[in-house]
Amino acid sequence: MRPMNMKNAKHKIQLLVAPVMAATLLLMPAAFAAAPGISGTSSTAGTFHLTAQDSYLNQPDGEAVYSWGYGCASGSSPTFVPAAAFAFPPTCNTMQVPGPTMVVTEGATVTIQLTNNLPTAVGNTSILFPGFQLTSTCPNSTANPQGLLTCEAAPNQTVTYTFVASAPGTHAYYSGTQGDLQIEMGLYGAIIVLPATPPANCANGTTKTNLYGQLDYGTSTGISGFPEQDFRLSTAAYDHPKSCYDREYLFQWAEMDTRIHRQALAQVQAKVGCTAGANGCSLDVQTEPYHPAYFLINGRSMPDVMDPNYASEYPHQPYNGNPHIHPGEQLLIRTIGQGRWQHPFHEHANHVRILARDGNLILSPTNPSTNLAGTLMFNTDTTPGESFDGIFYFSGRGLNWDPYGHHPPGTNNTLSAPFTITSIRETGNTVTATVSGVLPSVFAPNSEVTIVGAPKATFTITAISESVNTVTATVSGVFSSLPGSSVTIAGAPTGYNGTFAVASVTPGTTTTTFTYFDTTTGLSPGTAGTATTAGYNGTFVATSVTPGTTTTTFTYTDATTGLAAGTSGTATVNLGATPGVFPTDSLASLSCTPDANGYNTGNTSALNYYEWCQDHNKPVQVAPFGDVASGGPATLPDPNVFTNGPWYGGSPYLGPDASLRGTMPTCDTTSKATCTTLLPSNTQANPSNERGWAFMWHSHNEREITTNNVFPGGMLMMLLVDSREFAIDESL
Ligand SMILES: [Cu+2]
Repeated sequence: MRPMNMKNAKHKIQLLVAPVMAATLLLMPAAFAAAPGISGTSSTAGTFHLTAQDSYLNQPDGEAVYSWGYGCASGSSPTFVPAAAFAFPPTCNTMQVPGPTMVVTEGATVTIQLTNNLPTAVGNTSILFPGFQLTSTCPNSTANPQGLLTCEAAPNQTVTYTFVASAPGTHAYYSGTQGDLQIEMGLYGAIIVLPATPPANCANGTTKTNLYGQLDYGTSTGISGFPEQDFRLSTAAYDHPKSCYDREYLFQWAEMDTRIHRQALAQVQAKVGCTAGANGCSLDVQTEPYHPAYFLINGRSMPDVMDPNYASEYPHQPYNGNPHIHPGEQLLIRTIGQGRWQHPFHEHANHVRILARDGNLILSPTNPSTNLAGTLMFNTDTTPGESFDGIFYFSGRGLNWDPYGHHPPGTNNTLSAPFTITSIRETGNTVTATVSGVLPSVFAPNSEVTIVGAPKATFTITAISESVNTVTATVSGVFSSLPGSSVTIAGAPTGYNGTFAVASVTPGTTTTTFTYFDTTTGLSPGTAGTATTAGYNGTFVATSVTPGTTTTTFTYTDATTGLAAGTSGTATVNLGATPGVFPTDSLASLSCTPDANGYNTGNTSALNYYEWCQDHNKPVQVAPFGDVASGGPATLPDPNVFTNGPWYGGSPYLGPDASLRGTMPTCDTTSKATCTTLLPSNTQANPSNERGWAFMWHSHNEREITTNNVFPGGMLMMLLVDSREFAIDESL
């Protein structure tokens, strides 16, 4: 994957989950998707100035494959859609594969000028617009001869096509000239027609969608990116109230046989300077037998396809494929089979409801105004020349465990109100804290108390170094922060600084060594800087409690020494927990009230909006994993199988604190927050700052999930389901 993504990946790194492919270890970048395109020139919507040219396409094995593609004519100043801001500025090269996605509105007159800038020996070219009735006629001149299927542009000539975008939907366009060669070489693209009047319910009222994008979870989570940008081209795919959607992604599937491309290149080079139409100024490329080596989604092979839209290293392959959704969202899949072969597109995590084929909405025969009749499909084949639109969602329904939290109901979810700390200090490993107010009478030795906002501890770094993505730092002073807790590095050599999750801690007698994972490589060792750890903060067990008339003083033991006295923070007492059994987990107390379909839809701002309530609070597994108390349906992999770092496992839970709920470090004798005694089978395979679900979306033909026979590659991408606590930024 490309290093440039990794800085952005900090909150967004995603994982393969065990149900996907336990043996497939892939590093996932933070490149999201959308269905970007152009809506016309800046002066006229629906008018497009295209070229057909040759260039080279990048492949992840390093190959640059000679290809032909449509692009935007120089100086045509296209208008890019959607209007949302992209991380990489939108571009429309003079040659790209697929060609520019043309986005128009139902009823609009569409005018496309195509200039043939292919090498002269290629001869004529053209575009077919299947599903639309051309209103333009062919001059049938030397410049624009009538071809077998449509009007063509001779070399260096321009042809104009006009039609009315009569109905909404996703459509293909591709060369109508010598299709076995020209389409293979890359001359294809997509036209998206948006409904003229999207149904009102998609933008208003009770079925209004894209709620996530409009809600500001940043306020509650502290994670930036909210409200999310809206990357939709419309609010509905069709003029039908059942076609609303939250996110849309366009996938164009095609394959390449490089033997054909090499022949074309050799012949084009041999005939440079030939006269158009003259004897011998043509190609004779053998397009059979057909043995494709590259299998492409949107012109890219995996893993390139998951890099950002418009990423600068793919100047001729601007569109990516990397869908992300929140649970419950309606994902509009726009798919076109652009190659010669049919590809079995399989969307893991749920079936796909087919909305339409070739832009034809599939309506209920008995109640067409309110009901659709598309089938629910496990595998959505991409048929050459055919498009389909489908709706996909993932709610976690039927997992048989609760993806949001797994504490049994009624335990560990009764907390006191926070009490203000007026004094906190440490002697050796004993902390003494005083709070304003008399704590509840149940607060006693062995109760859990959670300290937040108290002073942190800053240690001096005496050594810091990096091995690939693992940083090892040694500091003066002793602490025993738990894996997963945060440490902030400042003042160290450039590259080391930032806030990270501790991966391991080795306390010595006067120093502490700890490790964390970062996304940079090649950092030099250093000896400067500070490391700030949680300090007094965390969840502890009270060892003594002394109530006063207006204050309460209590003590607890921690592993850190050298903390300065302070007067800030709050203390919250866990009133319901059995000491030593359950860590505090705020998500464990989320309520789930089923609607008529069993989903939690009453509160649209709840983090577990659209959770399927039948599984609410069902644990994953009884033992020896995690902190669950009774039997569960799933067994998670042993962490020892994840030998390549923390991004290769999966989480059975959604959300940034899923590690607290699913993967526990060993409990020590003094602090028991986020720990388990059930070692060694606790799984710490994911980074602590995100837990999501990742599912393969891929060709079910195993040959096609390779790049030149090397796996993984080819027609493979990942669907990422993110908790609502994570902002989805499709601009990346
Ligand atoms: Cu599959």
